[in-house]
Amino acid sequence: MRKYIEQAGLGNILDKVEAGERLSVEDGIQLYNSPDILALGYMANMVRNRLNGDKTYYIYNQHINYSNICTNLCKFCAFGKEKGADKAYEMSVEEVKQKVRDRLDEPITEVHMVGGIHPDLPFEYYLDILRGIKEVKPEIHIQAFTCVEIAHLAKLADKPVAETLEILKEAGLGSIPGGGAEVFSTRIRELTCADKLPGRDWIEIAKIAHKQGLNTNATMLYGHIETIEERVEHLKALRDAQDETGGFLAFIPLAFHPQNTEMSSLSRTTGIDDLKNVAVARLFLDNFPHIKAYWVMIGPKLAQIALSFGADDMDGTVKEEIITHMAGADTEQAIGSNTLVKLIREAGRQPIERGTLYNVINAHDQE
Ligand code: V47
Repeated sequence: MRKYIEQAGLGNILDKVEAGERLSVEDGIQLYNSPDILALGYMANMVRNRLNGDKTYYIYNQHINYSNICTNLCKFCAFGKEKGADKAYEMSVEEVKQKVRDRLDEPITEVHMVGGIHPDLPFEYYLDILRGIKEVKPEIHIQAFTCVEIAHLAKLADKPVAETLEILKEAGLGSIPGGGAEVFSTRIRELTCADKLPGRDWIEIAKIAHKQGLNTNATMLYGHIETIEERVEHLKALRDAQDETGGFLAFIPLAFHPQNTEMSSLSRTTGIDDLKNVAVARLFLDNFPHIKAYWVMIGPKLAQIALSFGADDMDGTVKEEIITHMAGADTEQAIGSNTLVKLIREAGRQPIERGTLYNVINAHDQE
Protein backbone atom coordinates (compact mmCIF):
# COMPACT_ATOMS: atom_id res chain seq x y z
CA MET A 1 0.00 0.00 0.00
CA ARG A 2 2.94 2.37 0.63
CA LYS A 3 3.86 2.29 -3.05
CA TYR A 4 0.25 3.00 -4.01
CA ILE A 5 0.06 5.95 -1.62
CA GLU A 6 3.42 7.27 -2.82
CA GLN A 7 2.18 7.06 -6.40
CA ALA A 8 -0.85 9.08 -5.32
CA GLY A 9 1.64 11.75 -4.18
CA LEU A 10 0.78 11.29 -0.51
CA GLY A 11 3.92 9.48 0.71
CA ASN A 12 4.92 12.48 2.85
CA ILE A 13 1.58 12.33 4.66
CA LEU A 14 1.77 8.55 5.10
CA ASP A 15 5.14 9.02 6.84
CA LYS A 16 3.51 11.38 9.33
CA VAL A 17 0.45 9.18 9.83
CA GLU A 18 2.61 6.12 10.50
CA ALA A 19 4.74 8.09 12.96
CA GLY A 20 1.65 9.51 14.69
CA GLU A 21 2.74 13.04 13.80
CA ARG A 22 0.32 15.94 13.54
CA LEU A 23 -0.72 17.00 10.02
CA SER A 24 -0.22 20.60 8.90
CA VAL A 25 -2.81 22.84 7.24
CA GLU A 26 -0.98 22.24 3.94
CA ASP A 27 -1.33 18.47 4.47
CA GLY A 28 -5.05 18.92 5.06
CA ILE A 29 -5.40 20.87 1.83
CA GLN A 30 -3.36 18.28 -0.05
CA LEU A 31 -5.61 15.49 1.25
CA TYR A 32 -8.78 17.31 0.16
CA ASN A 33 -7.25 17.96 -3.26
CA SER A 34 -6.39 14.31 -3.80
CA PRO A 35 -8.93 12.33 -5.81
CA ASP A 36 -7.45 9.10 -4.46
CA ILE A 37 -10.12 8.08 -2.01
CA LEU A 38 -8.52 4.68 -1.34
CA ALA A 39 -5.23 6.28 -0.28
CA LEU A 40 -7.12 8.67 2.02
CA GLY A 41 -9.25 5.84 3.36
CA TYR A 42 -6.28 3.58 4.04
CA MET A 43 -4.56 6.24 6.11
CA ALA A 44 -7.74 7.32 7.93
CA ASN A 45 -8.55 3.69 8.69
CA MET A 46 -5.09 3.26 10.18
CA VAL A 47 -5.76 6.14 12.58
CA ARG A 48 -9.28 4.92 13.31
CA ASN A 49 -7.97 1.46 14.19
CA ARG A 50 -5.24 2.93 16.35
CA LEU A 51 -7.76 5.03 18.32
CA ASN A 52 -10.83 2.84 18.40
CA GLY A 53 -9.89 -0.59 17.05
CA ASP A 54 -12.96 -2.29 15.62
CA LYS A 55 -15.29 -0.59 18.07
CA THR A 56 -18.16 1.11 16.30
CA TYR A 57 -20.65 3.05 18.33
CA TYR A 58 -24.33 3.77 18.01
CA ILE A 59 -26.88 5.20 20.40
CA TYR A 60 -30.56 4.69 21.09
CA ASN A 61 -31.59 8.34 20.77
CA GLN A 62 -34.61 10.50 19.99
CA HIS A 63 -34.47 13.89 18.29
CA ILE A 64 -36.88 16.59 19.41
CA ASN A 65 -36.96 19.95 17.64
CA TYR A 66 -39.01 22.13 20.01
CA SER A 67 -39.46 24.96 17.49
CA ASN A 68 -38.29 25.95 14.01
CA ILE A 69 -39.10 29.64 14.48
CA CYS A 70 -35.82 31.43 13.95
CA THR A 71 -34.51 34.96 13.58
CA ASN A 72 -31.32 33.86 11.79
CA LEU A 73 -32.88 32.47 8.61
CA CYS A 74 -29.63 31.06 7.23
CA LYS A 75 -29.54 30.61 3.47
CA PHE A 76 -28.58 26.94 3.71
CA CYS A 77 -31.41 26.03 6.08
CA ALA A 78 -34.90 24.82 5.15
CA PHE A 79 -35.92 24.23 8.76
CA GLY A 80 -35.88 27.77 10.19
CA LYS A 81 -39.03 29.84 9.59
CA GLU A 82 -40.13 33.33 10.47
CA LYS A 83 -42.78 33.57 13.19
CA GLY A 84 -46.21 33.32 11.58
CA ALA A 85 -44.86 31.76 8.37
CA ASP A 86 -46.38 28.69 6.81
CA LYS A 87 -44.87 25.57 8.50
CA ALA A 88 -43.56 27.58 11.48
CA TYR A 89 -44.22 25.74 14.75
CA GLU A 90 -43.39 25.76 18.43
CA MET A 91 -44.11 23.02 20.93
CA SER A 92 -45.54 23.70 24.33
CA VAL A 93 -43.71 22.24 27.33
CA GLU A 94 -46.48 19.63 27.49
CA GLU A 95 -45.95 18.69 23.82
CA VAL A 96 -42.22 18.21 24.39
CA LYS A 97 -42.98 16.00 27.38
CA GLN A 98 -45.51 14.04 25.34
CA LYS A 99 -42.85 13.30 22.69
CA VAL A 100 -40.81 11.58 25.41
CA ARG A 101 -43.86 9.90 26.97
CA ASP A 102 -44.84 8.48 23.56
CA ARG A 103 -41.61 6.47 23.51
CA LEU A 104 -41.34 5.42 27.15
CA ASP A 105 -41.52 1.77 26.12
CA GLU A 106 -38.37 2.11 23.98
CA PRO A 107 -34.87 1.85 25.46
CA ILE A 108 -33.96 5.43 24.51
CA THR A 109 -31.02 6.79 26.52
CA GLU A 110 -30.61 10.23 24.94
CA VAL A 111 -32.83 13.08 23.85
CA HIS A 112 -31.11 15.27 21.27
CA MET A 113 -32.94 18.58 21.28
CA VAL A 114 -32.28 21.69 19.19
CA GLY A 115 -34.38 24.48 17.74
CA GLY A 116 -34.24 27.87 16.04
CA ILE A 117 -33.32 31.20 17.61
CA HIS A 118 -36.84 32.07 18.73
CA PRO A 119 -37.68 35.79 19.00
CA ASP A 120 -39.77 35.70 22.16
CA LEU A 121 -39.78 32.43 24.12
CA PRO A 122 -38.52 33.28 27.64
CA PHE A 123 -35.55 31.66 29.38
CA GLU A 124 -37.96 29.81 31.69
CA TYR A 125 -39.37 27.91 28.69
CA TYR A 126 -35.97 26.32 28.02
CA LEU A 127 -35.58 25.37 31.68
CA ASP A 128 -39.12 23.98 31.71
CA ILE A 129 -38.57 21.73 28.69
CA LEU A 130 -35.38 20.35 30.26
CA ARG A 131 -37.14 19.79 33.60
CA GLY A 132 -40.21 18.40 31.83
CA ILE A 133 -38.20 15.75 29.98
CA LYS A 134 -36.46 14.73 33.20
CA GLU A 135 -39.81 14.51 34.97
CA VAL A 136 -41.07 12.04 32.36
CA LYS A 137 -37.82 10.02 32.19
CA PRO A 138 -35.37 10.97 34.97
CA GLU A 139 -32.53 8.73 33.79
CA ILE A 140 -32.40 10.13 30.24
CA HIS A 141 -29.38 12.14 29.08
CA ILE A 142 -30.39 15.44 27.46
CA GLN A 143 -28.01 16.67 24.79
CA ALA A 144 -29.47 20.01 23.87
CA PHE A 145 -29.04 23.52 22.51
CA THR A 146 -26.21 24.24 20.08
CA CYS A 147 -23.58 26.84 21.01
CA VAL A 148 -25.66 29.31 18.96
CA GLU A 149 -28.70 28.65 21.14
CA ILE A 150 -26.57 28.79 24.32
CA ALA A 151 -25.40 32.32 23.34
CA HIS A 152 -29.05 33.28 22.85
CA LEU A 153 -30.09 31.75 26.19
CA ALA A 154 -27.31 33.63 28.02
CA LYS A 155 -28.73 36.87 26.59
CA LEU A 156 -32.24 35.89 27.69
CA ALA A 157 -30.98 35.02 31.17
CA ASP A 158 -28.93 38.20 31.20
CA LYS A 159 -26.06 36.23 32.70
CA PRO A 160 -22.55 35.21 31.62
CA VAL A 161 -22.41 32.01 29.54
CA ALA A 162 -20.75 30.01 32.35
CA GLU A 163 -23.50 30.92 34.82
CA THR A 164 -26.22 30.25 32.25
CA LEU A 165 -24.77 26.80 31.64
CA GLU A 166 -24.81 26.05 35.36
CA ILE A 167 -28.52 26.92 35.50
CA LEU A 168 -29.23 24.77 32.44
CA LYS A 169 -27.23 21.90 33.97
CA GLU A 170 -29.28 22.11 37.12
CA ALA A 171 -32.45 21.92 35.03
CA GLY A 172 -31.21 18.73 33.32
CA LEU A 173 -28.81 19.62 30.50
CA GLY A 174 -26.22 16.84 30.11
CA SER A 175 -24.15 17.86 27.08
CA ILE A 176 -24.22 20.07 24.00
CA PRO A 177 -24.65 18.94 20.39
CA GLY A 178 -22.35 20.07 17.59
CA GLY A 179 -24.74 22.05 15.37
CA GLY A 180 -24.52 25.69 14.40
CA ALA A 181 -20.80 25.56 13.63
CA GLU A 182 -21.45 25.58 9.84
CA VAL A 183 -18.14 26.90 8.45
CA PHE A 184 -16.35 29.30 10.78
CA SER A 185 -14.95 31.50 7.97
CA THR A 186 -16.29 35.07 8.19
CA ARG A 187 -16.62 35.10 4.37
CA ILE A 188 -18.92 32.07 4.44
CA ARG A 189 -20.89 33.36 7.41
CA GLU A 190 -21.43 36.74 5.74
CA LEU A 191 -22.66 35.06 2.57
CA THR A 192 -24.82 32.36 4.12
CA CYS A 193 -25.75 33.23 7.70
CA ALA A 194 -24.88 36.85 8.37
CA ASP A 195 -27.08 37.08 11.50
CA LYS A 196 -25.70 33.95 13.12
CA LEU A 197 -23.26 33.82 16.03
CA PRO A 198 -19.72 34.39 14.61
CA GLY A 199 -17.45 31.34 14.37
CA ARG A 200 -15.02 32.56 17.03
CA ASP A 201 -17.92 32.98 19.51
CA TRP A 202 -19.17 29.45 18.73
CA ILE A 203 -15.74 28.14 19.70
CA GLU A 204 -15.58 30.36 22.77
CA ILE A 205 -18.90 28.99 24.02
CA ALA A 206 -17.80 25.39 23.39
CA LYS A 207 -14.64 26.05 25.42
CA ILE A 208 -16.62 27.63 28.29
CA ALA A 209 -18.93 24.59 28.29
CA HIS A 210 -15.93 22.26 28.50
CA LYS A 211 -14.56 24.23 31.44
CA GLN A 212 -17.97 23.90 33.15
CA GLY A 213 -17.70 20.12 32.74
CA LEU A 214 -20.07 19.84 29.79
CA ASN A 215 -18.89 17.85 26.79
CA THR A 216 -19.85 19.08 23.34
CA ASN A 217 -19.71 17.85 19.76
CA ALA A 218 -18.61 19.76 16.68
CA THR A 219 -19.87 19.79 13.10
CA MET A 220 -18.97 21.29 9.74
CA LEU A 221 -21.57 21.90 7.04
CA TYR A 222 -19.74 21.11 3.79
CA GLY A 223 -20.62 20.96 0.12
CA HIS A 224 -21.99 24.44 -0.60
CA ILE A 225 -19.81 27.48 -1.39
CA GLU A 226 -16.93 26.89 1.00
CA THR A 227 -13.39 26.39 -0.33
CA ILE A 228 -11.08 23.58 0.68
CA GLU A 229 -8.92 26.11 2.50
CA GLU A 230 -11.95 27.23 4.51
CA ARG A 231 -12.73 23.62 5.44
CA VAL A 232 -9.20 23.06 6.73
CA GLU A 233 -9.24 26.40 8.56
CA HIS A 234 -12.44 25.20 10.29
CA LEU A 235 -10.86 21.88 11.28
CA LYS A 236 -7.74 23.69 12.52
CA ALA A 237 -9.83 25.98 14.76
CA LEU A 238 -11.52 22.91 16.26
CA ARG A 239 -8.22 21.10 16.76
CA ASP A 240 -6.72 24.16 18.49
CA ALA A 241 -9.74 24.46 20.80
CA GLN A 242 -9.56 20.75 21.62
CA ASP A 243 -5.87 21.13 22.51
CA GLU A 244 -6.93 23.69 25.10
CA THR A 245 -9.88 21.92 26.70
CA GLY A 246 -10.20 18.30 25.54
CA GLY A 247 -13.98 18.60 25.84
CA PHE A 248 -15.13 17.65 22.34
CA LEU A 249 -16.43 14.10 22.04
CA ALA A 250 -17.14 13.74 18.33
CA PHE A 251 -16.85 15.54 15.04
CA ILE A 252 -19.70 15.14 12.57
CA PRO A 253 -19.29 16.28 8.96
CA LEU A 254 -22.74 17.42 7.73
CA ALA A 255 -23.47 17.05 3.99
CA PHE A 256 -25.31 20.08 2.62
CA HIS A 257 -28.88 19.35 1.39
CA PRO A 258 -30.01 22.17 -0.92
CA GLN A 259 -33.74 21.50 -1.45
CA ASN A 260 -36.15 24.17 -0.14
CA THR A 261 -33.25 26.44 0.86
CA GLU A 262 -32.13 29.76 -0.62
CA MET A 263 -29.19 27.85 -2.05
CA SER A 264 -31.34 25.33 -3.91
CA SER A 265 -29.52 25.90 -7.21
CA LEU A 266 -26.53 24.01 -5.79
CA SER A 267 -26.31 20.27 -6.21
CA ARG A 268 -26.10 17.58 -3.52
CA THR A 269 -22.71 16.38 -2.30
CA THR A 270 -21.10 13.36 -3.98
CA GLY A 271 -20.12 10.05 -2.40
CA ILE A 272 -16.44 10.83 -2.86
CA ASP A 273 -16.74 14.19 -1.11
CA ASP A 274 -18.76 12.61 1.71
CA LEU A 275 -16.07 9.97 2.30
CA LYS A 276 -13.30 12.54 1.94
CA ASN A 277 -14.80 14.68 4.70
CA VAL A 278 -14.86 11.69 7.03
CA ALA A 279 -11.31 10.63 6.12
CA VAL A 280 -9.72 14.09 6.28
CA ALA A 281 -11.46 14.78 9.59
CA ARG A 282 -10.09 11.54 11.05
CA LEU A 283 -6.57 12.35 9.83
CA PHE A 284 -6.54 16.04 10.76
CA LEU A 285 -8.47 16.00 14.06
CA ASP A 286 -5.92 13.81 15.84
CA ASN A 287 -7.22 14.92 19.25
CA PHE A 288 -10.90 14.11 18.62
CA PRO A 289 -11.79 10.69 20.02
CA HIS A 290 -14.67 10.03 17.61
CA ILE A 291 -15.77 10.78 14.04
CA LYS A 292 -19.41 10.19 13.20
CA ALA A 293 -20.82 9.02 9.89
CA TYR A 294 -24.30 10.53 10.21
CA TRP A 295 -26.50 8.11 8.27
CA VAL A 296 -29.35 10.66 8.01
CA MET A 297 -27.28 12.89 5.77
CA ILE A 298 -25.16 10.45 3.75
CA GLY A 299 -27.47 7.44 3.84
CA PRO A 300 -26.98 4.21 5.84
CA LYS A 301 -25.12 2.48 2.98
CA LEU A 302 -22.44 5.15 2.60
CA ALA A 303 -22.26 5.57 6.38
CA GLN A 304 -21.45 1.85 6.54
CA ILE A 305 -18.62 2.27 4.02
CA ALA A 306 -17.40 5.32 5.97
CA LEU A 307 -16.60 2.94 8.85
CA SER A 308 -13.56 1.91 6.75
CA PHE A 309 -12.69 5.54 5.98
CA GLY A 310 -12.16 6.87 9.50
CA ALA A 311 -15.61 6.88 11.13
CA ASP A 312 -16.21 4.90 14.34
CA ASP A 313 -19.74 6.07 15.18
CA MET A 314 -23.01 5.90 13.23
CA ASP A 315 -25.00 8.23 15.52
CA GLY A 316 -28.28 6.56 16.39
CA THR A 317 -31.89 5.63 15.96
CA VAL A 318 -32.89 9.35 15.81
CA LYS A 319 -36.63 8.54 15.63
CA GLU A 320 -37.84 11.77 14.07
CA GLU A 321 -35.40 13.79 11.95
CA ILE A 322 -36.75 17.10 10.68
CA ILE A 323 -33.87 19.48 9.83
CA THR A 324 -32.37 17.49 6.94
CA HIS A 325 -35.72 16.14 5.78
CA MET A 326 -37.11 19.64 5.30
CA ALA A 327 -34.07 20.16 3.03
CA GLY A 328 -34.88 17.12 0.88
CA ALA A 329 -33.11 14.21 2.58
CA ASP A 330 -34.17 10.94 1.01
CA THR A 331 -33.19 8.78 3.98
CA GLU A 332 -35.73 7.47 6.49
CA GLN A 333 -36.56 9.62 9.53
CA ALA A 334 -35.49 6.83 11.86
CA ILE A 335 -33.48 3.62 11.75
CA GLY A 336 -33.85 0.45 13.82
CA SER A 337 -31.06 -0.46 16.23
CA ASN A 338 -31.01 -3.94 14.63
CA THR A 339 -30.28 -2.34 11.28
CA LEU A 340 -27.42 -0.31 12.76
CA VAL A 341 -25.98 -3.47 14.34
CA LYS A 342 -26.24 -5.35 11.04
CA LEU A 343 -24.58 -2.50 9.10
CA ILE A 344 -21.71 -2.41 11.62
CA ARG A 345 -21.25 -6.18 11.78
CA GLU A 346 -21.22 -6.54 8.00
CA ALA A 347 -18.48 -3.91 7.88
CA GLY A 348 -16.43 -6.33 10.01
CA ARG A 349 -16.61 -4.16 13.11
CA GLN A 350 -17.84 -4.60 16.68
CA PRO A 351 -21.14 -2.84 17.33
CA ILE A 352 -21.31 -1.07 20.67
CA GLU A 353 -24.42 0.59 21.94
CA ARG A 354 -23.17 3.63 23.84
CA GLY A 355 -24.54 6.30 26.09
CA THR A 356 -24.02 9.94 25.16
CA LEU A 357 -20.64 10.12 26.90
CA TYR A 358 -19.44 6.89 25.22
CA ASN A 359 -20.16 4.71 28.23
CA VAL A 360 -20.76 1.17 27.00
CA ILE A 361 -24.38 0.03 27.28
CA ASN A 362 -24.22 -3.15 25.19
CA ALA A 363 -21.01 -4.48 23.66
CA HIS A 364 -22.94 -7.24 21.85
CA ASP A 365 -20.20 -9.72 22.75
CA GLN A 366 -22.53 -12.41 24.10
CA GLU A 367 -24.35 -12.77 20.77
O1 V47 B 1 -26.96 23.10 13.03
C1 V47 B 1 -28.93 23.05 8.49
C2 V47 B 1 -27.13 21.73 9.73
C3 V47 B 1 -27.37 21.03 11.87
C4 V47 B 1 -28.88 22.03 6.61
O2 V47 B 1 -23.92 16.78 17.75
C5 V47 B 1 -28.00 21.38 7.47
O3 V47 B 1 -24.01 14.63 17.57
C6 V47 B 1 -27.46 19.88 5.81
O4 V47 B 1 -25.96 19.52 14.17
N1 V47 B 1 -28.28 20.48 4.92
C7 V47 B 1 -28.24 20.18 12.78
N2 V47 B 1 -27.29 20.31 7.08
C8 V47 B 1 -27.76 18.74 12.86
C9 V47 B 1 -26.61 18.58 13.80
C10 V47 B 1 -26.29 17.24 14.33
C11 V47 B 1 -26.82 16.11 13.75
C12 V47 B 1 -26.49 14.87 14.27
C13 V47 B 1 -25.68 14.75 15.37
C14 V47 B 1 -25.17 15.89 15.96
C15 V47 B 1 -24.32 15.77 17.17
C16 V47 B 1 -25.45 17.15 15.44
O5 V47 B 1 -27.68 20.72 10.54
C17 V47 B 1 -27.54 22.51 11.92
C18 V47 B 1 -26.86 22.91 10.64
O6 V47 B 1 -25.48 22.97 10.83
N3 V47 B 1 -28.03 22.05 8.62
N4 V47 B 1 -29.46 23.06 7.27
C19 V47 B 1 -29.02 21.54 5.28
N5 V47 B 1 -29.83 22.15 4.41
